[in-house]
Amino acid sequence: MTSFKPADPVLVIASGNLGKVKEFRELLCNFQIQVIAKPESLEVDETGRSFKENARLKAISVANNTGEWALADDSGLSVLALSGKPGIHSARYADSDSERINRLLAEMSTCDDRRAIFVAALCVAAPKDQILIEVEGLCEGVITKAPRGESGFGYDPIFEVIPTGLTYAEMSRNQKQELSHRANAFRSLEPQFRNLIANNSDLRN
Ligand code: ITT
Repeated sequence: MTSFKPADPVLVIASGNLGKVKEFRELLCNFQIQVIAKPESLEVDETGRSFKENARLKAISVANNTGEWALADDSGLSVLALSGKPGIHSARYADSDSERINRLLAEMSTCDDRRAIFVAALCVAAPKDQILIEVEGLCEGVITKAPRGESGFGYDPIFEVIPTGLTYAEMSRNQKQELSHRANAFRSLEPQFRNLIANNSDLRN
């Protein structure tokens, strides 16, 4: 992992989800930047109508409030048999990861078609409402009948990536970081982010 110096540019991860923050720290480990978590007290209302709109709201709010560049992720599961639900409401579906999983399994108890897509919209913003990068990534899979695996967070134990036969929670960290919706989104973001850093050694401008 790259060790950073105090002079390195700062990127704030605009998320209160520790699972996401951990994955971003790993994905960003080859960049010579200081990756920091957003202040806990800074909550953003997710009033958007799409993953993209919500990622934008979170990135702009955190960039404006901290005075630093911010990277936000809005993500969720779209289940075909549930007409795309829970979608952008994936976090609000229930109060805890295990209750969210139980609710989804209960709603799908009679569904033979288990196909689902995990979506991640990422946005990098700078202070004063500047959107710098917006990308989206997907991962296709199926919702299992019961949770499997211990790793990761959120819906990981019930999302199986078809060709692997494994849920996200059964994968090694490296495997999830290769295949996931967030990894696919990050692959699109990476070259643009590299260019931005090369042209802005102080990310606040
Ligand atoms: P922030 O908005 O603060 O980033 P959040 O958890 O509220 O945190 P979202 O609004 O994007 O994030 O909701 C996404 C939901 O989908 C939430 O319940 C996550 O735990 C879940 N989720 C997102 N990515 C996931 C992943 O890689 N594996 C499992 N669950 C994931």
